[in-house]
Parts: sequence; C-alpha cells; structure tokens
Amino acid sequence: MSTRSQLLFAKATELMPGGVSSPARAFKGVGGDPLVFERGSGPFIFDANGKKYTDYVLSWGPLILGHAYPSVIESILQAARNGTSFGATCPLEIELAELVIELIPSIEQVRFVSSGTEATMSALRLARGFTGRDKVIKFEGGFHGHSDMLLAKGGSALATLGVPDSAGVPKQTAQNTLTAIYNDIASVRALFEANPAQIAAIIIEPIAGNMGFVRPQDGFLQSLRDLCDAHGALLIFDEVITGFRVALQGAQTLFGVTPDITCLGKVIGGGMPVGAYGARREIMAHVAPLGPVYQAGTLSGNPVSMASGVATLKALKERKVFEDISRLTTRLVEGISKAAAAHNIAMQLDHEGTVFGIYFLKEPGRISDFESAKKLNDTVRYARFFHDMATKGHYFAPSSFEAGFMSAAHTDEVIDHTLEAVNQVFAHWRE
Ligand code: KE4
Repeated sequence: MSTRSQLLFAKATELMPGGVSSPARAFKGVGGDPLVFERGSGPFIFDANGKKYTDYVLSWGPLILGHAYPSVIESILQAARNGTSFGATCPLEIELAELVIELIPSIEQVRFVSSGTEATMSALRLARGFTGRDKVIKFEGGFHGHSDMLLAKGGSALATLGVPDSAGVPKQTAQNTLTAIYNDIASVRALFEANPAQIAAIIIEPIAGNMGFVRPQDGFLQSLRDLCDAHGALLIFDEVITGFRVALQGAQTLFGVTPDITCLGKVIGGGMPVGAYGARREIMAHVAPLGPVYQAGTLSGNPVSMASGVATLKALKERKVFEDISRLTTRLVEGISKAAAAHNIAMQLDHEGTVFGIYFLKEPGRISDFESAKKLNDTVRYARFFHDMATKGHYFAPSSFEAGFMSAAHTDEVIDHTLEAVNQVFAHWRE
C-alpha cells in the first residue's frame, strides 16, 4: 500500500516535471521515491507520513539556525504584517547590507537578488562589463546555479544525473565558458595563455560543495588570485555555500585570499529567497543605475526576505553560536570516521565550519577534483547509506555529489543518535 508521501509525490509527477521544482530533489542519485516534507522544527523535518528525521540537508544549506528558528519567524511575520514588497528601498534592506558589508571583508557595496543563480549570473555580467572581455573560467564539478554561462561540466544535480552540460545553451554562449580542473593551477594557466586578454573572470567555489566536498589545496586560491592580477581578470568567489558557513566571514577570510566579487546566497536569506553579489566600490560603480551593467529585480530586497536574513545573521553573530555549530560538525564527522574505521569501510570525510562532506571510496585514493570524485566516489554505497539512515530517521543529502550541513538547533544528543544509527548501519552491512 502506498504511503501518503508516495501518493502526494505521484500526484506531483503528474503536475510538475519529475514531481519537483528543482532536479536535485528527485533522488536520482539514490533511487526510490523522493520524500514529500510537510514541516520542520529545529534540527528535525517531518515527511507527509508524519515520520521525523534529523535533517543534515537543511534546505541545501540556508537553515543554519535550524527549521523555524523563533527570532527568524518572528521577524518574518512582523515584516509581512507591514507589507510584503514595496518595489523600493526599505530599511531592512539597508540593515542587511550593513551586516553583509561588516562580515564579508571584500564587499564595500552589495546588490540584493533573489537566488544564488541570479547572484553568480549578475557577477559574471559585471565582470564582463568591467573588463570589456567575454570569456570566463569555471571549474569542472563546480556549480553556480543554472544560468546559461555556468552550466558547463557542472556539479550538483548535473553530476548526479551524469549530464555534462544542459541542452538549450546557445553555442555562442557555451564557447565563452572555459573549464579548468579544480586544484590544478596549470590547467588555469593554460587557459589564460590560450586566450590572451580575453578572460574576464575566474569563478570558483572556494571550497567545492557540489561534487561532494573538495577543499582547495594549499596556495591554490592564492595562485588564482595571482593569475587574475597578472592577466587583468577578476576573481569571483561563489560563496553561496561557504559564505557565513565555513567561517562566519566566509572562505575568503578562512584562506586569506581576497576576491574581486563575492556571490552570496542560502544563509544570507535564512530560508527565504535571497542572493547577493558585492565588491569594492570601484567595481560596483559599474552596476546600473551608477554604471552601464544592467541588472534588476521586482522582488529584490523585499522586506520579508530581508527580515529573515537580518535575523539569521544577527543570531549567528551572537557569542559562540558559530563555534558551537562547528564543534557539532566536527563531532559528527569524527564520529562517522571512527565508525568507518571500526567497520573497515573506506571513506573520505572532511568538514570546515558548519559544512561537511561524506564519500564512500570505491578504491584507495584521494578525491581532489571532479575526475577523481567521479572515479572514486562509491555512489552505490552512498545510496545504501542514504536509505538506511533515512529509514532510521536521519536525512542526509540524496546525492553523494552534495555537501552536508549542520545547524545551531542540532545538539550533542541529536548527534549521538545519528552516530548510533551510523554504527548500526555499518555493523549491519558486515553481517
Ligand atoms: P540557487 O539559485 O539555487 O539559490 O543557488 C545556486 C547556487 C550557486 N552557487 C552554489 C555554490 C550553489 O551550491 C548553488 C545551489 N546549490 C544547490 C545544491 N548544492 C541547490 C539545490 C538545488 O539546485 O535544488
């Protein structure tokens, strides 16, 4: 007999392609029926059957305080009572801009948009407008949302589905997107040499979170900075995942490398649709109405979304909140690592701040770029892990090409339960 969640999903597939509003939700990396979720509270989400899960997806990162965090919900409600959108500058927008500029060192001015996709798309346009050049470099396995210029060799659900690119991207557009290999500076240098004075920007996730979790090798980001400076190109950090998550002040602070443009999303909206891009004044002066690079949005900076972002960043800035989430992330990852060692299971685990990555390895080796991720990542074993853990009430990303996330609502007790389940699952695998 079908469950309510299954019945709802069957209906969804009649009405929406794949039954989803975004392909990452379709469980293609793990198989089975995608769950329909109805409610979230703290570290937990509840599916349409009423089953409770500890949530390590957290809406793919935004919910750093957990589901329905009281001050965030209160701020949203208060803002909504005063009207949901004015199509004009509002005080909450100014407050969020101040917080972002205070926290992210390379940002002197910021423009709000409604998604990470819009942030990266607009940042590229700005880089092209600023430099007068057309080409950009992205990395294989990097995902920056779904704009035409950024879909080549993408991570996230493109990697899960095994499709290198998207249909529908004009050839002329795709020709301007050059792809390099993550952690391979020679591959980037070669592109600069082959395209002299044509490259407007490099865009990179400073820790890659869409081919699992791959950190930059020592000096890699600085070498990108140096190459950009030598060739008159801009360095764009896509901090949609890493911003406010690998360090409160972003990956740029963690690694001490200053990008020209920073893209933000996810946590900046605390679960409401917000994205942003920012840079030093000289660059932002090229954005309309100050300059010739056009970019706009009816609902950009709306008070309800801004209220959610303000409440989220304010709570994060409170003493020790970020440290506490990071400590729990370390506990989870070290616990899984210990369980893997005890049961002789080959894994590659990593974490930084409040973000983590879990790979099961098919053979010995180290995942450091997209090729090695595709070669070594045991997706079959991950799928089993996903389902076994979900059965026990712990919801990890439904693909091994995604990162995992922790929130302030998770507690030691919650982590203990998850680790207990991991140990049981691993023990069961050996029987
Ligand atoms: P959105 O347009 O989905 O808000 O952000 C796009 C984006 C940009 N940059 C990075 C580094 C990102 O990770 C994302 C979106 N992430 C995916 C999964 N990792 C969101 C889930 C989905 O596509 O449904």
